[in-house]
Amino acid sequence: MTQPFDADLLDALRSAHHIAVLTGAGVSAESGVPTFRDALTGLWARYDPAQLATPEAFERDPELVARWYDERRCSVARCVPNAGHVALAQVQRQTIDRGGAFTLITQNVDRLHQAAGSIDVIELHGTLWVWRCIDCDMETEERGPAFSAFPSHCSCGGLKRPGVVWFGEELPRHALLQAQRAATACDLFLSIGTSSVVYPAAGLIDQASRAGARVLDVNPQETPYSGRATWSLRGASGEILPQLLSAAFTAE
Ligand code: BV8
Ligand code: ZN
Repeated sequence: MTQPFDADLLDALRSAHHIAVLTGAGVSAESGVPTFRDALTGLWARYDPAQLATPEAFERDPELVARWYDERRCSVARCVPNAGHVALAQVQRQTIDRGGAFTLITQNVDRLHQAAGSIDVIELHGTLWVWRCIDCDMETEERGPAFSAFPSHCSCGGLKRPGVVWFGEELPRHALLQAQRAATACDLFLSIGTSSVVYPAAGLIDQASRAGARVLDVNPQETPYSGRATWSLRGASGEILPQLLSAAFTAE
């Protein structure tokens, strides 16, 4: 069942000069990637993710934290992009083809946007696929099977940590700057599948709307920003985004 979308929203998708998108864990939920707060099903039910996703946790128990991240890496390896990821890659192509600008900013660490064909993705919180030595900073792309040792060691002997941004850690400066520039420059901001409670990423939504952009919020639940969005669509991004795309771009 396709839902009737607001004509102004469809027009904005077709004609915006610059579309900026912020995605959260919700956009990967239909690919089978647990959202951040659900990332604790099963084995991890007894841990608080915000307690595991910190430098202090790794310092205190590098084996536990390395295991948690490697388990997530190996389970994401079995996931594929869903129709929501694919729709966002298509909107990016349509927008660029008509001479518009398009910036995809993600909080997700699974790289499913890239697997769906999105390009120039801004990763605010790093990625599970890159691990970094805490001694010599050497980064390695890890696409193989589960590590044999936890934590795994660099050739220099140092411990390898996941290449994600932990709570209390600064976001990659260049990525954050690019994201803030896009939030200020865009005339249409799509906030997709994020609980909008983690900063500074969540601050981009307000930054865009204060700079005059119209905001679309897509989420099965209300978020702290839903009330201020120009349009708020309650539902799963894997269903809503393809419907929105065909309503906006399928010739009448
Ligand atoms: C920092 C990587 C400072 C690791 C993550 C104000 C300003 C600055 C900082 C703060 C601030 N206030 C508080 C802070 C501290 C903190 C913070 O924000 N805390 C929160 C909890 C209050 N921020 C930080 O620590 C950041 N660092 O600011 O450093 C600094 C400055 C200078 C020098 C030194 C330090 C770092 C934050 C990054 C943390 N890392 N991820 C990992 O993945 O393990 S964040 C992690 O949580 C995820 O990556 C994700 O980004 C975030 C959760 O957000 P969501 O993506 O929204 O996921 P969530 O599960 O919450 O929600 C899912 C949503 O999807 C829900 O709304 C659900 O309804 C919806 N959904 C479900 N199904 C679907 C769906 N939507 C659509 N379709 C569906 N099918
Ligand atoms: Zn090293």
